[in-house]
Amino acid sequence: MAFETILTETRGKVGLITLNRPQALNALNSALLGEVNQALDAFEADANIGCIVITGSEKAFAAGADIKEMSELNYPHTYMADFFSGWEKVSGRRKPMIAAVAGFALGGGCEFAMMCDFIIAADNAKFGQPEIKLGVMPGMGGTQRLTRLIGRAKAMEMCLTGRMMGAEEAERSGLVARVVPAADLLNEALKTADTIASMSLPIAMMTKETINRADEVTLSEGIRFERRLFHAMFATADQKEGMAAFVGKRPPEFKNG
Ligand code: CO8
Repeated sequence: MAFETILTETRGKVGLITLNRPQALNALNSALLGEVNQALDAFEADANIGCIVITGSEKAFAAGADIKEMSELNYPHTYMADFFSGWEKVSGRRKPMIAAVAGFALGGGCEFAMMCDFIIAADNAKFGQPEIKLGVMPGMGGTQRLTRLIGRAKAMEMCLTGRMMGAEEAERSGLVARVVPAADLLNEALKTADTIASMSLPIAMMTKETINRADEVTLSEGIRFERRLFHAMFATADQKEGMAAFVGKRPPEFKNG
């Protein structure tokens, strides 16, 4: 599929989306949002794809929502069009999704990365929610997801001052899963995605869904949800295969069923 704002490719069982608006540091405009959702639709529909990686350039994952596009908007339009609600479709994806972040991940860029299941960061990554400097606040989930990931004190400080956080602090604070040298970022992310894609896809999807419940429900409800899906896994051939392979001292061959 030919896109104008992103590049897509398939690497084995991994779907790769590269944000590609270098002239605007991958600022997220409506066209890019539409294309990201189209690409994700295709990867989700492709039974061969077990994990998705989203990345940008070495200079910027994304420097935020497109300020030039937003500066023209008014309240009735943003409300009536439910401006940027398409990002909920991005965050609601069911297959595992990794953000591979180098350079700036600011505003909507940081929020996009946080919509993924986890972030692998290059050592030059810089995260921030600088919207307050533009007279607005995060609007793609940043106030909620950042607070859950790094806690209230740091989230308040980041959103109220607009300061950037480097990769090391981001890892220490729980915003990113791992920091790697910038030159290794894509390889490391693809390797991690490959590992995930080698598992049973339905089991990986149920695991993702269950971890995501932790943000929505009480501990006892979350544990009940986990146990019910755990029980359901015994109805899959992949559970039989995984355990038989362990007992037989051989690698499993999951069939996604
Ligand atoms: N939008 C549009 N264009 C951008 C953006 C952006 N967010 N960021 C950078 N650009 C453009 C610049 O305008 C510049 O274009 P040009 O060459 O035509 O002038 C080009 O990218 C290169 O940028 P710089 O020259 O500024 O590069 P520097 O290396 O000097 O600086 C920075 C890099 C620090 C990243 C700087 O570009 C910057 O501060 N960018 C803006 C960061 C920002 O404020 N992001 C938050 C945006 S608001 C947001 O994301 C809200 C999301 C919620 C929406 C919810 C809707 C419901």
